[in-house]
Amino acid sequence: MKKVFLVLASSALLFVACNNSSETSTAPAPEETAEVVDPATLAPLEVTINADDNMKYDVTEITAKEGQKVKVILHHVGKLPIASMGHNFVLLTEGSDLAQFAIEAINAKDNDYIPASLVDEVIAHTKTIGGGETAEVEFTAPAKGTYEFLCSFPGHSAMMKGTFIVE
Ligand SMILES: [Cu+2]
Repeated sequence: MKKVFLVLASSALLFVACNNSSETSTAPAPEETAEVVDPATLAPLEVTINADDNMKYDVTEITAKEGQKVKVILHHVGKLPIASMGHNFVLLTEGSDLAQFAIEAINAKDNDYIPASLVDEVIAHTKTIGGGETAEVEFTAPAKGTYEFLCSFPGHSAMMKGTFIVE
């Protein structure tokens, strides 16, 4: 009995609280001005991506703030060697053609599968690693927008890609 009363009482309180806030929210919320954050004061974003022997990233969406320092740590949690199952993380500029990048990358084995002709379309990338290895890269989140990342090892980008959102 006591419990029922408590639940009723707290939902009544909630109702009152909601009601109040909707009545008083005609003035702009003070948080709006706090939106302008100096990127330098943002805590760095650290993202760990695990990649396995089945050509998969366990993270396919990353969200950062414009100007935020970002560190991507790529773990190859598989066992296969770099020659047959190499993985990297390559973040492309907005509007870069991911499929085209992957095609050009096939012939860029000696450059971590970063094609020299498209180096301008790379915001950041790790080196290419094999099973059991780790690589990381640090960069500053670019302007607000939606970007794509991929593993540029031949044949991997169809499965190994993701979205990098900057807010
Ligand atoms: Cu890969």
